[in-house]
Amino acid sequence: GLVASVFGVAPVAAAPTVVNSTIVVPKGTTYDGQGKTFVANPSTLGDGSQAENQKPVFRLEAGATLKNVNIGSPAADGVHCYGNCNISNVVWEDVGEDALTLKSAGTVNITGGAAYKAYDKVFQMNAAGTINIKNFRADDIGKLVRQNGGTSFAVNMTLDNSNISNVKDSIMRTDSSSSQGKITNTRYSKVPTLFKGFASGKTSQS
Ligand code: ADA
Ligand code: CA
Ligand code: CA
Ligand code: CA
Repeated sequence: GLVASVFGVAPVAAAPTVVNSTIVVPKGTTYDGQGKTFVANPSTLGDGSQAENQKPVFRLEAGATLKNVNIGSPAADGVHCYGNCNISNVVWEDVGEDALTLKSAGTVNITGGAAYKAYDKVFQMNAAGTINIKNFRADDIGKLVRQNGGTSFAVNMTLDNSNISNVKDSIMRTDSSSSQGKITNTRYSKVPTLFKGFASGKTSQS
């Protein structure tokens, strides 16, 4: 900044914002983080380990948008979407228990952004609907999209124009014979399996 420049000191990044209680983005509104970094208070939201039932840093009500946000460490349970949500230019620097969960039926649109260091899952689909991911980067993850284990509702998953590397399990995984996966125009490195658990004819890649 100006003051740092005048005094000849290297500029330092702003300290992250510590989130003590979940930030709620009301129905139909937009939260623009303007590139700031947010971290969970581990004693109120969760430490970002693989323990279940941690709280999210952001909770989006139906039709809400989250944009220009960096989520640092610890990330607790990331972002929860209750119905349709739009996620634009959101970076998870070190995914916590998981990065984002669809909690009630809807469409999740992820555009731009990235997720790094997910011990297991990045996007967790606990309700029926669609997840569209485009222009995304993921590295050092277990799975990119996981429909909640043992569920039979339909989830439509798409991934376009993205770059995915160092995956332990798969890009998309379901236990539902009605779910679908589609991957287009995407670069991979060290990805053992693209799709796991889908019925035949329910996946495509080009
Ligand atoms: C696991 C767990 C589910 C749910 C999910 C999540 O899959 O078995 O009950 O908690 O994680 O949403 O993180
Ligand atoms: Ca979990
Ligand atoms: Ca992590
Ligand atoms: Ca979770």
